[in-house]
Amino acid sequence: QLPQALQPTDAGVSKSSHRTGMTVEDLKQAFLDNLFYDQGKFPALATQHDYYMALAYAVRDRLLQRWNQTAATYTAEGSRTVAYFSAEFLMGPQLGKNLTSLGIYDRVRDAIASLDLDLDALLDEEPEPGLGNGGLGRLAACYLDSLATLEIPALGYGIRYEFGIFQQDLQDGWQVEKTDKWLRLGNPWEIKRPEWGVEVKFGGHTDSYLDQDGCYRVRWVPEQTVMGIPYDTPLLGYQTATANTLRLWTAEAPESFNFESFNSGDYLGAVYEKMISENISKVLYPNDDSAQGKRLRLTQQYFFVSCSLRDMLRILIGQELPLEKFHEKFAVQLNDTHPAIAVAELMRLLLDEHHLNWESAWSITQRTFAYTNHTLLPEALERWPIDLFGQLLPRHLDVIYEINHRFIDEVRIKFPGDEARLARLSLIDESGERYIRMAHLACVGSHTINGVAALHTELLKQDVLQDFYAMYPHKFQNKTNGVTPRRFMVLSNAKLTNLITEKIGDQWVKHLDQLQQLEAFADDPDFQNTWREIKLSCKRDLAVFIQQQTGIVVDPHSMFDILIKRFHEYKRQHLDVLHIITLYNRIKANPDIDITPRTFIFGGKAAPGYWMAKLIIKLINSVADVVNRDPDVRGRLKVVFMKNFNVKLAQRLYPAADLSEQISTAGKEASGTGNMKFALNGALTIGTLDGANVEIREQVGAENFFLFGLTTEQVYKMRAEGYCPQDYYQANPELRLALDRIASGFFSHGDTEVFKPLLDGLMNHDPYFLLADYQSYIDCQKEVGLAFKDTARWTRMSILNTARTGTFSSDRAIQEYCDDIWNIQPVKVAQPDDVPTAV
Ligand code: 9GP
Repeated sequence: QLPQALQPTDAGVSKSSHRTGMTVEDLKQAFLDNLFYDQGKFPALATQHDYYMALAYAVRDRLLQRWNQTAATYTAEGSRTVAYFSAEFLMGPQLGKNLTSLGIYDRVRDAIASLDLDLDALLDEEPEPGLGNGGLGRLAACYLDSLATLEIPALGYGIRYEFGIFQQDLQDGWQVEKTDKWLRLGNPWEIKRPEWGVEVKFGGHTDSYLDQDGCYRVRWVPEQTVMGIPYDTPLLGYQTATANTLRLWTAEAPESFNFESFNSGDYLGAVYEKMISENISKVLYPNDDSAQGKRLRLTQQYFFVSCSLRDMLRILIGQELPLEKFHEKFAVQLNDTHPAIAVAELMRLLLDEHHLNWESAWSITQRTFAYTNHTLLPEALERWPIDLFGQLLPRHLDVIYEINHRFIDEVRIKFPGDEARLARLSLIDESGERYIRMAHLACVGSHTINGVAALHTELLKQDVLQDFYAMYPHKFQNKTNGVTPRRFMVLSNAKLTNLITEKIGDQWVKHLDQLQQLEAFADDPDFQNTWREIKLSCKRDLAVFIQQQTGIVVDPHSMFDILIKRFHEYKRQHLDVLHIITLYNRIKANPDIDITPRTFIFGGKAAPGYWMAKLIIKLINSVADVVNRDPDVRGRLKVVFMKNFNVKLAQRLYPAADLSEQISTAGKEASGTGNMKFALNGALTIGTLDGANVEIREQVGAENFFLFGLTTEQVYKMRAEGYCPQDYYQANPELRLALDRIASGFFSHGDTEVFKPLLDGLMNHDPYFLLADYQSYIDCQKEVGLAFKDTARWTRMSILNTARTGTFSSDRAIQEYCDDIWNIQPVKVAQPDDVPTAV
């Protein structure tokens, strides 16, 4: 029972009416009212988007009721809270998700249908909030879903980018980027909170002074001030009353108009500051697994981190808790190094603004933060040139020097005389131009460091962070990633969800391990039949969509062989292309050859500045053009590139997949999470021993997984001993033919230049070992083709994949973070119906 002061969150608010009611009638009435009063439209004038907005607002009212209840409960209980700091949150559309969480999907469908409208069409109106690049941002979104579902008090903190990840279009097979104006028609899910705006400073210099107590202190004299304004989105757990908050910051100028400039005739100058300030949260950097030393990027990182820490201090102080309890109140997770500057900022706030001494401030800081590393690629490890850093954050530079000074002393004690180790561990890279190493700052400032899959964590310990592991072995943990079954099964694959629920009840949605019970039906012919029919029906739905989008007709009975992820050479989309060309060459050499019909589906974006990745997209489209048109192929092979891959599109693809391509070079992919979504939806994986593939294979059983390729150890060894891709080219006629066909201009209207850089790279360097893995991949694909023809065997494998992937739920991952890193317990929020209405 809440204390009296916090009871009346609903005081005076109508509860049983259509404002928050959950019957079909209530929902219909709420929808019509919102259309009229919020959208200012009546049906004859309303657009589909108006209908979407009206429905979204009707649903939001129900969310707000739970959100207020949650906030009141957390406030009353002074709950320990997880703050998930992430520069990216790839949330996906909210309407469908919220209907599922509230348990009113079918009722809303009926309410909407009774007005002769189609719920699917309204769901389709919601623009994708593309505030992330790929795996890292989507993981953050899955984790927020699990936090709310597990009833853990949590806040997601990030940036409200005005433009999210670019929209990908294709022109003549090349990627072209278009601005993502996702906020253009408004965002019904967010609430602006200007009253909680905070000031963030940049630039200037530092000086020192003696305070009244005679203490030596440092003062930062900044040059620029920006306002951070929070926008809150409620995130409701699956069929719980817990609605946590995603708090995203927008940058605004403190004064949006300078009258002095205006009066003196400088009209542009009058709005200059506004323009400069707003730039900070203007656009998401469209890079994934690569770091760019750009000033604006560092500005963004510091901006959201500073806003968030100040916000947390406001909450702490509001609850009358002393600063010394900061780490008891909050557990902060740093999602990669993007928010790592938080370590220096919290120190600065505690030292300079709250006058704690160094030891207390450092103890609080280290007990507050934990750091997740998401990459093994050296080019993705962020570092900032000292000059740039010092210009933007001069006081933080001082703080970092002092942290480093003390840390290096610690290293000296543990490893006396090991100067090389000191240089490797230092927060400052002094091997050439001087840089700040953000991963080092995160490692030193955090109590726990984790990798995102078992292999990844091992490689961090042995390789990328080996010196930190030697220094602080107790800090290292593994937390294998997970995905939310609510979005990637319940919402996107209703047919399979219903079948599973019929068989094993509905508890699996929150306890995904229960999928194991499906094993009992893996050989049951009736169940197998239904399983197959459902997969076929999902493939039919996708085939219709593919035709609408691309004009390409695909056969739902063919194997849907899907590779969807960001484009990167290490992810080796071009290895898949070599397989397609090999099959094509075989057909050309022997038109009657028996080949398992396949539809190859690709999707994914390339970073706009990553030229090689864009060339691989062009190659796929060029090969598609030739293969899809060639009458000799007679529909046995189809190649489809689905443009603008995003969460929305992903939800159509996973349910329809037969084969999931997870073919990165071993030792390169930290985890992967698409691999989990596919397996959960009953797709079989062809993959290397990389990232979480290793654990997926362990779970589903080696006999239900198509393994190929070099191991990480073999890759390291070959690299050390000298690898010569030419040897593979010379020795393998099929490989040679495939590469020669590309080189000859066969897929490029006779142009022999266009793919030359790609081919030269493969023949001379091949840093990702495509040629070395080619034959093993081709052989494995042959097995896949044969297995697919044996429908009973394939279906059994498919069922077992779903049945055995329960451990890859984000609920399991979050529970591990709660137990092993955050030390946090759930807090029960009463369902609205259980709360007495205040009169
Ligand atoms: O590349 C990793 C991917 O393997 C992993 O699944 C994902 C979530 O942990 O993070 C990706 N990393 C990045 O996007 C940036 O380092």
